[in-house]
Amino acid sequence: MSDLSPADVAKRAAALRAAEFVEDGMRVGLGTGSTAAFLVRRLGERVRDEGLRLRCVPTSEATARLADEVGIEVVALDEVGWLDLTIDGADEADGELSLIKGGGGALLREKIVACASDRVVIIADGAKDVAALGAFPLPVEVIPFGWQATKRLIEEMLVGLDVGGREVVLRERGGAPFVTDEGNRILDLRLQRIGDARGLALRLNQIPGVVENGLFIDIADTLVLGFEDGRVEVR
Ligand code: ABF
Repeated sequence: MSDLSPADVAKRAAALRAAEFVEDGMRVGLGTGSTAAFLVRRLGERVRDEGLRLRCVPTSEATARLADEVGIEVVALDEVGWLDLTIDGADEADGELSLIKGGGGALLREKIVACASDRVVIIADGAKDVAALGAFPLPVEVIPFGWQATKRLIEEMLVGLDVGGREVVLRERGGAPFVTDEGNRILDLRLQRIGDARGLALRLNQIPGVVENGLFIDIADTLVLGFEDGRVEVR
């Protein structure tokens, strides 16, 4: 009997199905988060049992450590230049495969890695499948220098937009500002509803101090959803 929680059964089901997309010799981007961790472990098994030869680029230090632990060859993106496939998690996905990512704080490397891939497969439990993006706070990575001014510019920009809420919060961990793998900070935008995700993504990246935002538009090719009964749906 499995001792996984129902949510983990769903995440694992999606990850195992997506692991089947990986073929010998591929250069693979490895996502971050608990769903991606199931994928990395499964690929480690395939490397060990099937002799699969992979060169993998992790999207975070945490994923790099896990990949190394399970025997996957980890390389830098610049060593391989481009990737055949990236498999990563998400916080929300809508019907057009637009995503909110970055709840784990790794959105910058995740976006760079995804955009340097021929194919991007998103793995998630069914609860992440939403009619419209925005209930999950939108993460925005900003450089530490002048972050309060950057926050104010974001708040002012939000005033004219079709969103449900406008609160911008500096992410903290253990009472201190959360620091990304790149040494930056995360501002979480509590928008509740995003009327125009594409427009918002463009506007955010025009603000000085913003490094990247967690809206992934026209980046994902395939969504693999797992459910608590072990079912999987591929879109
Ligand atoms: C990464 O991890 C993120 O972009 C997303 O924020 C998060 C999803 O985590 P989990 O799989 O643990 O829900 O994929």
